[in-house]
Amino acid sequence: MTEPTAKHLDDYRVSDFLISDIELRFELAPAATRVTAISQIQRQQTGATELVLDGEQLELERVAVDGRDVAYRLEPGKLIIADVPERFSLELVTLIDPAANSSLEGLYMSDGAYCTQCEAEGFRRITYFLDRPDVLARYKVRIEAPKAEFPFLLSNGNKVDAGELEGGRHFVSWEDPFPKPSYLFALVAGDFDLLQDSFITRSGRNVALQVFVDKGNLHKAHHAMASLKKSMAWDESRFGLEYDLDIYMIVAVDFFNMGAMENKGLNIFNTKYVLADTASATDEDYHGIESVVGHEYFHNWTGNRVTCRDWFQLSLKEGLTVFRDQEFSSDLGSRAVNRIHAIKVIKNQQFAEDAGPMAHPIRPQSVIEMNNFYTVTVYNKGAEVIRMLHTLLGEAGFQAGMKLYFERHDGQAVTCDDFVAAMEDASGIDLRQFRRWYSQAGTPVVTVSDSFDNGCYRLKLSQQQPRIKGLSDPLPLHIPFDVELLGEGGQSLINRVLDLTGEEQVFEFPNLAQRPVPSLLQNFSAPVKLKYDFSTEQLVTLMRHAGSEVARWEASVELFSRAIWGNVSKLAAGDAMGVDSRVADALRAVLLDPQLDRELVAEVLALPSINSLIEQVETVELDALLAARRFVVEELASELADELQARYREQSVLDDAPARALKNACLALLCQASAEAESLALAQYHGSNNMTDTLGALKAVMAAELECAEPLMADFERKWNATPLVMDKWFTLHAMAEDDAVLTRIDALSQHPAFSLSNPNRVRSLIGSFAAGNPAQFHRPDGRGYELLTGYLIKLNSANPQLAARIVTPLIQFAKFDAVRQEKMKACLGQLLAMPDLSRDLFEKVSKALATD
Ligand code: B3K
Ligand code: ZN
Repeated sequence: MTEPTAKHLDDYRVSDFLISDIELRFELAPAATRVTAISQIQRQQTGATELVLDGEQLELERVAVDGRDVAYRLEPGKLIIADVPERFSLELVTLIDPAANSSLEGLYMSDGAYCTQCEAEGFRRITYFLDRPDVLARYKVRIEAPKAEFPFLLSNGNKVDAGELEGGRHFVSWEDPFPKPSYLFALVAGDFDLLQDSFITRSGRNVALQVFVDKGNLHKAHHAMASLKKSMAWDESRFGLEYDLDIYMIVAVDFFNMGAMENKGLNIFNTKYVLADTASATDEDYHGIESVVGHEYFHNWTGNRVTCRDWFQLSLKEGLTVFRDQEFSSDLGSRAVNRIHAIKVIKNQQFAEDAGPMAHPIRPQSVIEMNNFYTVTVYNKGAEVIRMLHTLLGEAGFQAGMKLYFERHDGQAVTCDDFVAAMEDASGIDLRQFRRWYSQAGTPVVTVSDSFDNGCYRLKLSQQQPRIKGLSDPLPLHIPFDVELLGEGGQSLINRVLDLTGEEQVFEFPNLAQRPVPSLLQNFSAPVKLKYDFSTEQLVTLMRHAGSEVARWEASVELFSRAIWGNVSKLAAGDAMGVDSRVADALRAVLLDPQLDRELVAEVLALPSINSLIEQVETVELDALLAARRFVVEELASELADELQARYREQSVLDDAPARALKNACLALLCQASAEAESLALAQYHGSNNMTDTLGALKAVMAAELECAEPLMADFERKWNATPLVMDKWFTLHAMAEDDAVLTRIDALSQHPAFSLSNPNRVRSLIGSFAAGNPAQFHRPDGRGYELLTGYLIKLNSANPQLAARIVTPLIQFAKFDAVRQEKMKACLGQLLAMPDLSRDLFEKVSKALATD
């Protein structure tokens, strides 16, 4: 194998040629779809004579320039035509095999329907093209297929023609008036149930809304449709952005590598983010659908109307669109709870990425396989960077920046710098230093110390930046640091955002009667690690009195984390474990506070996860950590059993999502405290009329390994074996069980009739969730957890490289573990690296991991 090479941001050159228009004709057939592409091409760089097009897995039938066959050259991944004129029409005919396409990139088949996925570089599997986001063309698409099997033939834009053909075939033609990059092209052909509705935009245009789902699922499409209408209204009211075509289509397919795709006017979705009814979907699923439908819709402006110049700029559209979908969820629901979810993604997953071999800035500087960079760093840290801009500029300044951004760049392919420049110019705020967030990788640490004398409280803040291999030396960042100071009785004295720009700065707060309690980095105002030596008293005060609910949750996480780490130290010293009574008291106060958002109380009751605890330290003694966390959970649960029972019963008679969240959090703890809670769980499972409660009961008994777990799991399987998305929950519950039999169970389940290695949702639910969500068994000291994952990666490597490279993540993040585990993880990675047909996707991650030594 020739080793894959990296592309670099600094090597960007404008394209030698541009394509203004393309006409595509698809004659669909499973094993041999003929694609005719006629492109209008003109030279952009004087002197360029050779046209180099991207293409993969294509069988080329014809190459004609201005109607005449011409000579050409094929190189791996390229079609090269020498001596082309200044302006010409290029006709290409290629044959492709969608039925054999298991990578789910380009044109492929999902349960008998044709569909496409072109981002990032999938269009080159459909025809030879300038497959880069800065080549924007107008698309006309004609699709032909047998009518009975494929009554719906869909593509981007507006339907302009349709008709019957010989032999039971028919055709439909589409025209998209908006020039777009090839990654936004989409085609779907199949037979679906169709939910229709419409939306009147604020300027009075009527937009047809269509959601296509597998036959028999129409009743599960209503929430997605409602979410779409809410998204359209919200983007108008909060951002002043209106939809621009006459039709908006969403198609749900079973086989999909990620959540969804924002193709212009024709979104393609994973069924997981469309289908829902209360019997089969949890409140969390409902929320996920709303936020992904919103996310893809918001891309219409941030991504489609203004797109990326090159793939290194991915965060331009993704960070911004995640920020927008987070704001959408927060405006519609609980702002505090949404913020907590976003913070957890950063602290549990993004910090781990930063600490591992794939650490990269939100604008990466070098990439081997672009699909590997759809990461929590680009997306979620990217959104935090946008959020910091919002904090620095305020809502009005931020919106002025957005307005200027669209005025300047509508219809263009631009860079992250262009975005920041618009924010800077519209607000007059100097963002020169702030721009470093785009080029520096790794998690900054902000260390805080304080002093109090003569009524003056001083906060000393210093920032430390990690050095990352391959990147230049880091410089101090502009960090908005949100602080609240509380008085003795918990009253708020000062609320302010400090600008930390230097390596070290002291901020003074004079004229205070007594030493305040500081609430630091409120609302997680920057994606950094905070180091401050909180006392238990301070944390207890913050948990009870901090002005923001997010700060109260943060204080609880800090308090519980300290209780757990304290016991890790006790174990190491051979001392008996214990929990300070103030910790239980503080938790009791939150549990019984009737004013608090119940979903937030549920978040507090969840206690910090193992993965989040691992991110708090440099190296981890996993066995001690698992034991200490288990001990603290059981202690707190039995200490608070009466109060948990009382709140459980009180919430049980209510019927809303916050009640279910709190009730299930109480139940999970109660089951940890004593087997007596089994009867509660059983009653809940059998009396439940919704998936949230059913799954809540099942999760609680599985986690506590109660006797009823097995029969309930069997019952669940009987009821739901025909509903794949629900079976995914069942696979995940099995994969997350911490008992020693989990490995053999996973192998047995991989043969289950509802399981299939070719469906990414199934693979993620069984294999992905084991590796990422079951640290106790994945990191078993004998290394068999790593071997299990490796076995599946070997099977997935060539079939679906994108998916394989996604679920390998926990295996490359070995740096914090002990030498024995590290050796075993590296041995597995070595086995992967030695594969003769290793994909670029896995090669990039595995080779980077093994190069860290
Ligand atoms: N833009 C797509 C993700 C494409 C992933 C390609 N590997 C979905 C989204 O972020 O909205
Ligand atoms: Zn996106």
